[in-house]
Amino acid sequence: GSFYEQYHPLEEIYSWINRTTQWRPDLVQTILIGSTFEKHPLYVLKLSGKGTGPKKAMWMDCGIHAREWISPAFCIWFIQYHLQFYELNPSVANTLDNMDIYVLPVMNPDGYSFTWNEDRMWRKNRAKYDGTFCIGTDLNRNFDANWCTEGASANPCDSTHCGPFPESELETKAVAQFLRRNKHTIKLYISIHSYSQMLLFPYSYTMNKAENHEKLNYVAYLATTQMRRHHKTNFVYGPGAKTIYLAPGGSDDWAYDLGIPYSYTFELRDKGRYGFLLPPSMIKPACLEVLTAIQTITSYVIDNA
Ligand code: 0X9
Ligand code: ZN
Repeated sequence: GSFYEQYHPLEEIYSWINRTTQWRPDLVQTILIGSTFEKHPLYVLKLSGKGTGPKKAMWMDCGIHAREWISPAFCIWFIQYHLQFYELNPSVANTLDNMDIYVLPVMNPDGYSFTWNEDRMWRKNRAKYDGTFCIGTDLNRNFDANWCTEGASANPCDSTHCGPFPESELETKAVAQFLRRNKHTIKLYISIHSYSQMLLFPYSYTMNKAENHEKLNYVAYLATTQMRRHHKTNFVYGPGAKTIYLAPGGSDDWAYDLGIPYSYTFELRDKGRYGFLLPPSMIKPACLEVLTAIQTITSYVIDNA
C-alpha cells in the first residue's frame, strides 16, 4: 500500500509534516502550539482555501491516546486528501473555501513514540511526577470539565489517571490555549479515537442533556446514516455518558462548554476483532467512511452554525 495505507513512527510523521507544508504552502500552514514533557513539538496544520473575509473554522485532533494508531493515520490521510483533491473535487474546494480546518495529527507524541518502541498498548502521555513511580496522565481526563470525578482515576498508576490538576499536562494546556484564543471562529470540534465505531457528543461528564442536544443528535444521525448508505458501516451515536460511560475531563465536553456548539468524538474501526491492532489493509476503508461523516457534519455547520 501507499504511505497513507501504513502506520508510521513519530519521526516519519514529523518529516511528512515538513514535506507537506513545503509542497502546498498555498493551502497549508504549520503552527507550533506547544511541546511535550519529552520536548516533542505539537504541530497544528491549518488548511485554508481561497475565499476571503472572516471564515468559520473547525478543529480536529488525533492521537490523544497513544495506542489508537488509526487516529493519527486518519488525520494524515485527511490532510493529504484535501490537498490532493482541492482542484479536482468541487466539494473539497467548497469546504476549504468556506471553513478553515485546524488539524493536530498527534496530540500525544510521547505516548505514541512509546507504543512504537516499548509498549504497544500504552494509552497515556509520559509525564513523571514526584511521589510516585507510575508514569502518565490520560489527556482525555485532564481537561477542566468536571475534572476527576466518577469515570476518572486520581491514582497515577491507572490508565485513566486525571493528572494532578486540570490542564496540568503540556499537551492539554497547548490545545486548550489554542481553542480559547480561537473560540470565536471555531464552530466545530472533532476528536478522533478508536475503537468501537461510535459517534459521541456531549455530555460525557454528566447524564444531563447538552443545551442543543436535538441538533447534536440530528447531525450525528445524518452523519451515521451517510456512512451506512455509502460504506455499509454501522456507527452507533449518542451522548457519551449514555452511549459508552461516564467519563469527566474530556476534550469534547470542555470544548463544548467553552462555547463551540458542535463537538464530537469519533471512535473509529473496528468493533473489537482487531481493536487497537487494526491491520493496515483497513486504514483506507476506515478513513473513507469517516470522511463521509465529517463532510456531512461540515456542510451542516457551514450552512447552519
Ligand atoms: O474514554 C475515552 O476517553 C474515549 N474512549 S477511548 O476508548 N478511545 O478511550 C471516549 C471519550 C468520550 N468523551 C468523553 N469522555 N468526554
Ligand atoms: Zn481514545
